[in-house]
Amino acid sequence: MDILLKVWTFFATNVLQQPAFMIGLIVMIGYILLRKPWYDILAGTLKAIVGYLILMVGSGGLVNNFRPVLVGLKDRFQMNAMVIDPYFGQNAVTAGVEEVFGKGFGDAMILLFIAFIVNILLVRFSKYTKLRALFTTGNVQVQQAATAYWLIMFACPFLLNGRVAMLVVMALLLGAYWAVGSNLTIKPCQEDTDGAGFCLAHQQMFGVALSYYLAGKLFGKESKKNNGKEIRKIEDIELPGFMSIFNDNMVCTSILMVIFFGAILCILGRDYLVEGEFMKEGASMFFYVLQTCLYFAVYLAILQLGVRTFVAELTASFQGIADRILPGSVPGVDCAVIFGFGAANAVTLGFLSGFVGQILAIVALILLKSPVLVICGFVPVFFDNATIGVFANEKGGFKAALILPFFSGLCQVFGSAFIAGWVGMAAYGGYLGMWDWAVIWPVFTVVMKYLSYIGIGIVLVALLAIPQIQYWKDKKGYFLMTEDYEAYKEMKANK
Ligand code: ASC
Repeated sequence: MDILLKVWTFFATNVLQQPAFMIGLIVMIGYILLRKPWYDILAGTLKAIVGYLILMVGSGGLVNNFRPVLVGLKDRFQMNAMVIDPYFGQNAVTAGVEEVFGKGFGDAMILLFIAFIVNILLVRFSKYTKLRALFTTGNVQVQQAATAYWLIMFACPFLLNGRVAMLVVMALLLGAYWAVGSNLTIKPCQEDTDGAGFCLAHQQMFGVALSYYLAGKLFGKESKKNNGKEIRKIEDIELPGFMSIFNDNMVCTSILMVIFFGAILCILGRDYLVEGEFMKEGASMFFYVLQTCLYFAVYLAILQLGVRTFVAELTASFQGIADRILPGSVPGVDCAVIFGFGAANAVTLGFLSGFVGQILAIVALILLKSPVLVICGFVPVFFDNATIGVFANEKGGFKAALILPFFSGLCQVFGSAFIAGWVGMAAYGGYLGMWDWAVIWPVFTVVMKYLSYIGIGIVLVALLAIPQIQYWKDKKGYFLMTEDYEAYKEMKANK
């Protein structure tokens, strides 16, 4: 048993939690199952790993460059606020879980293991469960396991006595959330990428599904106001005169970021930046601000290169897994992958309107004298809202891409302030803050807290009912959408 745990822990830390290697492993297994020659397997696996690593250089660069800027606002104004950001959330769990519940987070690896198996089994039996998506982004799974650990212990203190019961409940809830959430993003992803064959396995899956649905119903062809007319997407807008430079994504992102982050950097001020060792003593403030802000466009470009490098390999190889082991399934990947598809400017605009939503929500918290104050974290405000922006633009056009991320920003702040204050995580300085964890998980927590075992049952049944409803609404297209997208499109066109 000990040996098995050691092997698993090694695998979990080095492969499962490192999505680049996890995707590499999946591509390798896929190509082996397709009986490709060894050199094709090697080449494909390498391209998948390198592509994913490039993607992580892009997203890591964005996070490391811009998180300190936002968090800096808290120090600069000496606010006693918690940061909504996955890394701050994870630190809060590590710092507080022992003190609050008298229980360490030692079983995290076992929890991940069982939850991952639950996800695989749910997809293996897709005939009954109607679930088609495999979660592969281990870095966010760890953050989610940590947060779920706290929320579930808070909601179900009666589980604290039994280690096994607790692990089973948590693994079932998490495994079902992963499978159901990523499954919900299959249709948006297939439509947005013209059948690239992946879905999202991240932290705003319900947010994406809801926004996509609302974009269609309120702004898109399905909206009554629009009467089936074509929608105007961001990429369809031809700006006149000098404004036409904004049609170029790199120019648009650069200008907007210099204005936005430039303003924040100026508010932080030279003294703060030098003291915090962001900027060298005696350096030019103007060029420091310019360079820092332009890095936004740089990392976005890197990120898109990474996506282009690995997605084709993943799609081609996954056929092997979908044919032999997990019929009709698709891999779930990082939300940033969608930035390589659709309108590039939707990324920037979604982010900015989400930012405005978050700032307004924070001002409201201050005015309402909320006991919990929140400061924006870069990861939720950028990755959630940019992702929602891309999907909203695809389904509902530019209006949807501006309005839906704005509401998402409000939800992130109000939802996080409520849940983190209630369960006591705010006192430890952070909360995960991503859309699903600011909206969906608080609902789960309330239901479980007030209905105990029945609550756990209700949450599980409600989750598992979602794919059934999706299936009943489109029996013919549901599996065809992942198995043969061209045939699916033809079928829809004939309707
Ligand atoms: C997260 C997280 C990150 C980013 C990254 C986006 O939730 O922890 O580092 O989003 O996965 O590409």
